[in-house]
Parts: sequence; C-alpha cells; structure tokens
Amino acid sequence: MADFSKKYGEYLDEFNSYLNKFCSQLKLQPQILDESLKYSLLLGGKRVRPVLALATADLLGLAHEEILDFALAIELIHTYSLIHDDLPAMDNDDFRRGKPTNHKVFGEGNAVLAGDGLLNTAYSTLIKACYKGKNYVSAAEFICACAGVEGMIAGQSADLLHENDISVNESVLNFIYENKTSKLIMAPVVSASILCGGKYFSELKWYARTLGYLFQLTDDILDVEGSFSDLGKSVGKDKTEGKYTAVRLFGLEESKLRADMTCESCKKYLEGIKGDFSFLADFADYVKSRKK
Ligand code: GRG
Repeated sequence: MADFSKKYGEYLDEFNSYLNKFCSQLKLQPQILDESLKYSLLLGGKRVRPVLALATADLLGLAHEEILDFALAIELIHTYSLIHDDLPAMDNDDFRRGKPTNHKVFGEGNAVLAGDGLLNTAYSTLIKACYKGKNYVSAAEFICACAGVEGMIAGQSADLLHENDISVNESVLNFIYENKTSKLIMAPVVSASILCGGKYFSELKWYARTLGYLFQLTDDILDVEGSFSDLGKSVGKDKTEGKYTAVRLFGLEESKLRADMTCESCKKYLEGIKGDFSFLADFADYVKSRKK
C-alpha cells in the first residue's frame, strides 16, 4: 500500500497543479463569482475522479495531456454537485471538506450561481477538447451522459423523492447508487478507454460501475461510523433525514460484508486486462477502507 499512497500523491499533485493553473487563468467578474467558484474548487477533497482518470490513462498508455481536460471537467461537475447538494433546499449542510459550505460563505443565490458556473465551465472545457477528434467527442458525450438527466441528476432526484420512505427496496437503492454516485466515478475511467478507441471498455466499465457502488456503500457506512474530523462534514444525517441507504436496508454489519464482496468484484473485473492494473486494484481496497 506504500506504493499506492506514493502514486496517489503523485497523481494528486499533478492534478492539483493543473487545477491551480486553470484557476489562476480564470478571472471572473464580478469578484464574488470568481471567489465563490474558486472557494469550493480549491478547498481540497480527495480528487478521486481525476486520480482515476490519470491512473487509467497510465494503464492504457495514454499521455496525461490527453486526459487532463477531461479530468478537470469531471472535477468541476463534481464540485458543482456538492455545492448544490449542500444547499438548504437539498441536504442543508453547513460543512464540506472541513470548511463552511459555499452558501454559508457567499449566500444561497451566489452558491447556486457558483454551481451553475462550474457546470457551464465544465461543458466549455469539454467542447474545446472535442476539436481534437472523434474519440474526444465520444468521451465528452459519455461524461455529459453520466452527469445529466439519465445520470447523476436522476440519482439525486430519486434520492430526494425517496427521503423518508417508510419501506426501502434494493432496486430503488441500486438506482440511486448507480446514478448519484457510480456514474461520475465511471466517467473518468470509461472516458480514458474511449479516448483509446474503446480499449478494455467492458472490463473498465464494470470495474468503475462496481467501484462507484463500493464508494457509496462506504459513504453510507461512514455516515454511521465516521467522524466529522476525518470526513470534514456532518455525520449521522442519513438517519435523521430518512435517507435511502444500504445501512437502512441491510443493517451495518451486512453493509460491511457487502463492501468486502463488492471490493473483490471490482478487482475481478480487472483480471481480463493485460497490463499493470495493480493501482486500480489497490484503489478498490483504498475505497473500502477509507475513513474520509
Ligand atoms: C446536486 C445534481 C446534484 C447532485 C448531487 C454529489 C451528490 C449528487 C450528492 C452529494 C452527496 C453524496 C453522498 C453523493 C454521493 C457521492 C459522494 C460520496 C460524493 C462525495 O464525493 P467525495 O467523497 O468528495 O469524492 P471530495 O470532497 O473528496 O471531493
């Protein structure tokens, strides 16, 4: 795992420098718009999606410069979704990444605009990359689908719809997991494959879909067992808000067993790949045992 942590750190540093450069070139008016976008973007975060993009690129032999704008666009979309999710009209959270949420600092109207601004900037970043050729268009199309009304937005809509439902069933839970969380974890992995003409498309798609499921399972477990200091956000909210979670459906212990099995499934999907997939396999272990 020491190798994994070192490599993760290298990918993280590379992406953060790209993001810092992007932010320093972005000079928006009025100043509050500039500040609110950059506040959430530069708060930190694990950057799991950009790290997955760079690692998959390495596995497939794709140069980092070919994927960095896609990784950036996905992180912009992810950050917008967190800002909007934290709003009083949605999850009403005061803290994110250990700091006050965007609307707590800039007000609700400005937080809505910061999210909108990040989403628009993501799309313009993707469109610019499309000039490079057909594979870039297909990769951008895939990312938009993951983020859109048949992806993350559908998952969030179902999440809101089923809040406080008296009964819970696995098919609704799977719909929420797949769309709210898995799709944006699939985006970096699958788009790298698409940029390489669909190399190992099926293996990587199933790996990432399952990894997304594992990510949300651990998120549900951490909401019960995690701490504010590790997570940088409030814990115990799923229960108080009647969220549709694995812990509610299966109980804590079975959710942990399911996390173990899901982690093993992730790794199995990689076995069809000829190449060094050890980082992606270790990534599944990292997600399973994450504390934040
Ligand atoms: C508002 C359209 C819209 C969607 C919101 C992201 C999201 C959908 C909701 C946030 C709540 C949640 C539990 C989402 C599942 C995905 C998830 C665990 C997001 C947190 O992502 P991390 O852990 O965050 O990668 P950092 O801060 O590390 O970037």
